[in-house]
Amino acid sequence: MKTRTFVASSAREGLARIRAELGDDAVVLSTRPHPQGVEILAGAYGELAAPGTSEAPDAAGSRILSELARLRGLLQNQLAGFAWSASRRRDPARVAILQALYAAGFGGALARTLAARLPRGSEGEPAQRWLRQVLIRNLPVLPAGHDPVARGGAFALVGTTGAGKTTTLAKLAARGVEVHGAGAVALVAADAWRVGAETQLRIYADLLGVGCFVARDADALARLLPTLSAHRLILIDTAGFAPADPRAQAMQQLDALGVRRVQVVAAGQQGAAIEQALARFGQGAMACILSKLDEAPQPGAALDALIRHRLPLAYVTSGQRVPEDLHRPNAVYLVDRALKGGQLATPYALASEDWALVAGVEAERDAADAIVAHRHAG
Ligand SMILES: Nc1nc2c(ncn2[C@@H]2O[C@H](COP(=O)(O)OP(=O)(O)O)[C@@H](O)[C@H]2O)c(=O)[nH]1
Ligand SMILES: [Mg+2]
Repeated sequence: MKTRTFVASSAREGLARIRAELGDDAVVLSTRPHPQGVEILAGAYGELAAPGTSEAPDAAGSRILSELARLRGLLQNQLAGFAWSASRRRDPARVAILQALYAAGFGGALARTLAARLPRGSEGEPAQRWLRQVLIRNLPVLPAGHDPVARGGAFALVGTTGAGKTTTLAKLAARGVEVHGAGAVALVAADAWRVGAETQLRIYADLLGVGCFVARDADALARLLPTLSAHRLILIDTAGFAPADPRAQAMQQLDALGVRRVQVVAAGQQGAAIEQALARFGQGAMACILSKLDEAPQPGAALDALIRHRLPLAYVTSGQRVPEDLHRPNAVYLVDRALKGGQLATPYALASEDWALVAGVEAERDAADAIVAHRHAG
């Protein structure tokens, strides 16, 4: 590894120059006092990570490598710390926006994008009002009259296991009966995997007085659908899969049959789980139904996903009762619910001393202190 010596008036300035000249992943090898301030020996990490020799590193070599990796992490932490404390001083309103969004379960990607767009000079209460308005405007909601029940057609409810597909389908069917009459609604059980799935659907069909059909696979569904053309609303219950299950890809076969997919997403899930489910089932879906809102103290992650994926919300469900607990989405209500979720006092809430960690730092300690301390310890 080529090393270079930097002389600077302070460690902070030196680190900034190292970063500018050697890149974000530069490693600091040593520091010592200098008549002009501090002298720092540093190298570019990339050269280290791609050694020109295929020899296995000996014990001393690997010790140096791990020490360098530790120093690299320390440097990154310190630089992130500077950025965090500097931006908090420079732009407290922007940081408050980030905090409000993180606390409510929104992800970093959307939080950073929104915080960067906060109009200059707006802070405090007006900044929070701006945030609320932006979220409301950007939450995609399917216009009334475009929802599956009003529009009619063949719709498959897709999503992970237990998301609420079958229950939601029964609620939609009940609405369909109200709008179009029982003779115009058909239910199709395409969930051939779960024991009792078909029975569950048949019970709802009998209660509503609508037809119930079974299609074991895509071919059977292709044969069945033309026979149902007299029905205004065809609701297809599919098997729930874990997003990683290869069978989840069979969802795309529905598109070829002219069936529109509506993804059911349980509102209380972790952001990562929602993201994975949307990637598997949601691509090409016409809309989303947010289920189990009653069990979601922090629906922020779910709203985040809908906003980023521009997946319009057709309905929300807020309980197990069929058909009562199905509602048209109200963006104002949902955004207020989500932001309020950020104020809940739980062991998962971030306390003020945690915020620096979010930025990837330990604290606002001076970089030189930390680096010198590590050198003495090592
Ligand atoms: N609390 C609550 N429970 C729901 C809601 N929707 C469905 N459930 C329950 O969640 C469980 C799984 O629902 P189900 O429709 O079978 O999910 P599926 O596997 O996706 O078909 C059942 O116990 C439902 O009663 C909802 O909006 N709120
Ligand atoms: Mg089901």
